[in-house]
Amino acid sequence: PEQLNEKTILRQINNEDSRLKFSARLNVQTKTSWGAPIMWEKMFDNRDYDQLHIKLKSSVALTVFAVGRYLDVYLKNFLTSAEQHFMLGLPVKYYVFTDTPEKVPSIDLAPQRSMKVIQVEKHSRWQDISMMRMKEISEIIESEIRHSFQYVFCFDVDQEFKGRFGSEALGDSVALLHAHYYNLPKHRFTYDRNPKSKAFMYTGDFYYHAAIFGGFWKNVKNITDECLENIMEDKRNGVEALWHDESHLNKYFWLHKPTKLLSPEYCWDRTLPAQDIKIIRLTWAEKYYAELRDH
Ligand code: 2GW
Ligand code: MN
Repeated sequence: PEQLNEKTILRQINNEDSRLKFSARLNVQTKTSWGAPIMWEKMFDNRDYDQLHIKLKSSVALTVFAVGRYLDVYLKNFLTSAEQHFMLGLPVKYYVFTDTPEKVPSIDLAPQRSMKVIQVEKHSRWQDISMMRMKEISEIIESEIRHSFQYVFCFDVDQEFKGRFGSEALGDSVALLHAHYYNLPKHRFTYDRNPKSKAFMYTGDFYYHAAIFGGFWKNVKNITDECLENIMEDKRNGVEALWHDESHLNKYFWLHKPTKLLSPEYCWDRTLPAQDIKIIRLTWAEKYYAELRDH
C-alpha cells in the first residue's frame, strides 16, 4: 500500500495535536511538562482527527492475548465491542494470541477489518503469560505488522469498549494514565523500588497502565524489545519487578517520554468515583480472581 513518509505524517499529526483545546478541561492536567497532550474529552473534534487519518491512510494493528480461561471469559466481549468503537473508519487488523486457536469465537467483522489468530504456548506462571507478551508482540511487528500497518496498539483482554476509541488516540508513542493513580501524588505510585531490578525507579512522571500502549510500529517494537530485554535480565538475576511488565513499561516511558497520553477515560474502572470522567470509552471487565488466578 502507498505509504507517506514518517516525517510527513508526524508533522500533520503534531499540527492537529497543537490545535487541541488545552483549556477545555479545568480540573485535570491536559499537557505534560515535556509538551505531550493528555487526551481528555472536550479537547478535540473527532471529525478533525478522522479526516486527517483517512487522508494519511492510517491503519492500525491491535494485539490482544487470550490464553487459558481468559479466552472463554473475556475475548468475545472484547472483540465485539471493539467492532463497535475502536478506530471506526480506519483499516484495523486484530492479532489474537492464544494457546487454543480452535476456541476463538467467530465475530462478524466490518469491511476493512480482519483478524489473525496466532498460537502461543501457555506459560505455567501467570506472571510469564503477561510478561512474555512483549516477546510475541515484538516478533509479529517484525515479521508482519511493519509491512502493512503504521500503528500498533496493545491491549489487555479483560476490558470492554463502551464509547468511541478513535483516531485521536494515534500518535508516535502513546501511554495510558492508570485510573487508580492519575490523581494521586507521586509518592503513592507503585513503581518497582528494588534496586536489583531493571525496572527500578525512585521517582517518575506518571503511573502508566500497561493495559494499553501503542504508537508507530517502530516505537512499539522498541518498547517491547527494551522491556523484554530487561525482563530477561531480571530473570537471570533472580528478581521480578513488582508489577511485572507494567513496571518495566513505566521505566521505559520514564526514559523515553511518550508523545501522547491517554486520560483514564480510555480505560476506566467503574468502581472509582468518576467526577473527571466525561465519557467512558473502555472499562475494566470484572475480575474473577478466585476462578482465574488459580496458580
Ligand atoms: C493473568 C493473571 C492471573 C491469571 C491469569 C492471567 C492471564 C492473563 C491469563 O491466564 N491469560 C491471559 O491471556 N492473560 C493476558 O495477560 C490477558 O491478555 C490479560 O489481560 C493480560 C494481563 O493480565 P491481567 O489482565 O489479569 O492483569 P491486570 O489486569 O492485573 O493487569 C495489569 O498488570 C499486569 C501485570 O501484572 C499487566 O501489566 C497488565 O497489562 C496490566 O493491565
Ligand atoms: Mn487486565
